Amino acid sequence: MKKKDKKIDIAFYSKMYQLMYRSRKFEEIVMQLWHEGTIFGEMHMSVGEEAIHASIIKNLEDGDAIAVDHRGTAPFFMRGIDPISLLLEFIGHKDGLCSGQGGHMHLFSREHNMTSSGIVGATGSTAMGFALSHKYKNNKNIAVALFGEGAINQGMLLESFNMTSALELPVLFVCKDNNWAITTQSDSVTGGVLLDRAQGFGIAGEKINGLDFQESFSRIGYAIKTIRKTGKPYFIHATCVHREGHFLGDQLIALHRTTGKILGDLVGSLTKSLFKLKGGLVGERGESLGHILKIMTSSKHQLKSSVDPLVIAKKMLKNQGADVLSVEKKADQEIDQILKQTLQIIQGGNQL
Ligand SMILES: Cc1ncc(C[n+]2csc(CCOP(=O)(O)OP(=O)(O)O)c2C)c(N)n1
Ligand SMILES: [Mg+2]
Repeated sequence: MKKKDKKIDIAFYSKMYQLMYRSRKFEEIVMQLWHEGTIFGEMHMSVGEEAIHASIIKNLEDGDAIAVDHRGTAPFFMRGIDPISLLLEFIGHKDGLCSGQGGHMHLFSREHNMTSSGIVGATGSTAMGFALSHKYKNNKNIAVALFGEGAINQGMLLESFNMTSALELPVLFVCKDNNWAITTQSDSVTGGVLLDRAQGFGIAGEKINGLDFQESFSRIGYAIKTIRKTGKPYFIHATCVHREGHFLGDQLIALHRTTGKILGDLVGSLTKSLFKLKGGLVGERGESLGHILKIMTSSKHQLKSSVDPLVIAKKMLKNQGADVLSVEKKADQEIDQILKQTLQIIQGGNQL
């Protein structure tokens, strides 16, 4: 153990790492099936959000509800929903979680009180409905709303801030902030400070580093305890990155992964265009080039291992002497089995 590292509960955090690692490996299967064409259409990954999801799941109790946005794979997997039924759902198979009708963006589990939606901002109202039902039943359960920072400019999310505060409903609002809403940099279209927005509705909150599993677990744990005690909503603003970009096939991420030369050529052509006599105003061309450079720098940053929550967690655990490799080996075997069994079912037919 390095001197500067504070002693932690290795057994507990190893379990948390196991959950995050299993989820990452499961998503890697999803990516593989998508690249092969077995899963088709848009596919948004939760890769890079694992510390946030594991922290929520590890702090929840039976009966608590979660409303998830378009990045539902990790939270549904971590909550313990049958992984084969998830893969079959993504493939459009009749034995999928929602009979193959929902796909990865519209998942539902009555047993686990979980929903997901591709409608940006809708999770606030859904969680509010869950929480209203908990309040009527007086059961001390809470509801979680997961959304990106792009959703925070949606009216319905702000309406749910207002109503949960006015009706005193037990909702944990978790904003996963990667500063991107598809190709828009969210800070360029968002006024003020997000925490101030929640506080303006009378909702307590705090900003956390969503890449750090210790900080996320402890602060989200505090938020959930506070909600159970007060019955009132709480807002967590968690920073994170999306290592696969907005969705699978995100071209900027792909460019960085393939070759720096293509990227160099792209910037080269754009720079050359600045000096062409014909075309738009030079100032406008310069502005576009600046925008593209900003996008490229940001997407390059997303791929660095220093912003990977799994790398951060693993490093910390290894410094504490935890046996991370055996955790990984066991998880690899489990995930291999899930893939094998899923492929056997698909090969047996029954696709929609
Ligand atoms: C109501 C609505 N408006 C627009 C869209 C299109 N859309 C899908 S994802 C997305 C960006 C969301 O950004 P953010 O909330 O930050 O989530 P992230 O993808 O970064 O996780 C948009 C605008 C949508 N699905 N629903
Ligand atoms: Mg975002």
